[in-house]
Amino acid sequence: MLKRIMIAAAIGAIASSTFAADAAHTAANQTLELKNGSTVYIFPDGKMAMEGVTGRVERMKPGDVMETKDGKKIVMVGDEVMKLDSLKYISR
Ligand SMILES: [Cu+2]
Repeated sequence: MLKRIMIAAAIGAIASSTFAADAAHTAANQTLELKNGSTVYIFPDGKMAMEGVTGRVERMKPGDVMETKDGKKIVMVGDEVMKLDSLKYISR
């Protein structure tokens, strides 16, 4: 019985983490991987939010230059910390 509950909990954890990625990714037009392992979410209005390597939303200064994994330079537009944070939160 306990084993069955633990399996159900494990499946639930996998399902919710998959969904968590989906809500933020669905809201964003595009995501970019940075050289340092961070992920930038670009929303339809052109504003961005950044997720660090640990999966936490990180503050950025609009206008800061970031380098993507493939060596392109992009400029931070906006800093949608609360938006990305709530998207990640509602899908938890
Ligand atoms: Cu950034």
